[in-house]
Amino acid sequence: MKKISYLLTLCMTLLFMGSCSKDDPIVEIETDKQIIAKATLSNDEEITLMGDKDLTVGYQRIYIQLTKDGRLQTSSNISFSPIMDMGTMTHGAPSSALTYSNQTNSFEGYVVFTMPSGESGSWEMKFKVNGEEISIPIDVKAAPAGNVPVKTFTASNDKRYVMALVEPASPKIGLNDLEVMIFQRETMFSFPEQNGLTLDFDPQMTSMNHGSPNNISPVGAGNGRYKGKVNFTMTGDWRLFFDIKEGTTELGKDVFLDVLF
Ligand SMILES: [Cu+2]
Repeated sequence: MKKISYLLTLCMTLLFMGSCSKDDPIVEIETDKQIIAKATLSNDEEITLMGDKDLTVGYQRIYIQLTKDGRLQTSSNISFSPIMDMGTMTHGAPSSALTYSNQTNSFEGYVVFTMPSGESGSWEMKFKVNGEEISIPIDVKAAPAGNVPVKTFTASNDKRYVMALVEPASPKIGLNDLEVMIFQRETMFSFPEQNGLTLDFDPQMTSMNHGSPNNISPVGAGNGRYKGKVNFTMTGDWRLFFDIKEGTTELGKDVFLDVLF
């Protein structure tokens, strides 16, 4: 709020002096987003990468603000790709295009990090802003112990797929929204979203050897997303099993993601 009133004062002063129009967007950083990294482009434009929390293995939403002279740039042409340098090889990760959101005053998108930063390699976000490329090193933490939010599997057709848990992001006892995304790993840098698959879903609490009733297998919702319901009847270690089919072809059997809460 302080920042906004400061900018308003500044803008009104400048307006009085005739160099500021009321249409100039002001900077309003969302307080509930966490700043991950900042960098400066050659034209002095600032790029700020934000997340809901620290970047972690699995599905992560990202938010990018571009500012110049303290003003939001909302119509820039911006894209990005996540790249992991593992020494002997580099690879990407499933990710989306960026679209501007008036809700968060930022360009929004997602990444599915498939492995953490560490001895095996380091991650960077390669941005392209109005034609200029800039790489920002980032730290990707491991998923919390007991959680497996992303899985790569080889199908019977020898194609490689990536499955990621989107929801529940904050699991609770009872019926939770369940959302997963599925990608084909076409190359190490190309992960198209997969639509038209059929998922059969069954959650099991492995340590106590029981499942739960009233689950709903996720059905396609477009853009590689599948939505259903998962019933966690108690806290603990849940293993979410999926049988994945494309028509009559079984792509994966008992592919699982783990949730511990
Ligand atoms: Cu890697």
